[in-house]
Amino acid sequence: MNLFSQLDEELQPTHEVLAEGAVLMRGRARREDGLLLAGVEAVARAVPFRQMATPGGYRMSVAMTSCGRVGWVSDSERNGYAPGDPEARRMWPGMPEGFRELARASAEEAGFKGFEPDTCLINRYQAGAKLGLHQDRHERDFRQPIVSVSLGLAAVFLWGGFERTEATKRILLEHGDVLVWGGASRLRFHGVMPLKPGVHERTGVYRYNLTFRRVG
Ligand code: MD3
Ligand code: FE
Repeated sequence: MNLFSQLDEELQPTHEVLAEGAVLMRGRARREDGLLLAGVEAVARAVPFRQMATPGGYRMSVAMTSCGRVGWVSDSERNGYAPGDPEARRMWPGMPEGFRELARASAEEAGFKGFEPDTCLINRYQAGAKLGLHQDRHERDFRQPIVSVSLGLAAVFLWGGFERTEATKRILLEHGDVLVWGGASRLRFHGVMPLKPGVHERTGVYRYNLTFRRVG
């Protein structure tokens, strides 16, 4: 092993197995952050971020938009995947350059070969925004993983078990971190603690989270 390959090894992002099917890749998306944030901006120009209502009658503190074949829609009547945003009266834009490939490659590195996402949900957090414990179970095939990419301000992520009442673990998710959730971990309960106020050099007062999914 020469000096360069040794350095190369040390620069590899750490791939940490949190549980069966759950792999944390710290910093995995950091070198692509410019491309990803440009993509987020382009998507938001087409369909702006908005805080959707929930079927329970609340307004989410997290603002959302989506890209791809379908995206997430929630209002007081229903929630689920739809081909466009009814409020913006627009179809979701296609996935920006680099999105699909990052998701595919990250999934493969975590052991999920052949992942082809058909949507990317984009969550935007500002100070105080949070996401309550939930499962992601609106997708058809739970054998397909979800790939999550965090950008900007750090947040405390909560990951639980398979029932809402089970104890949760806390993980700090920072700029560029990629998490892959599949296999036995696909239906774990998870959430995000209220974002602490701050300013990030790349995203300002925001945290963004991209989740790549195969819905249909
Ligand atoms: C664990 N987003 O959009 S990403 C969501 O940071 C969502 O915005 C959070 O939960 C965020 O639905 C967390 C990490 C994540 C995503 C999907 C999962 C963790 C998961 C699915 C199953 C288990
Ligand atoms: Fe989720």
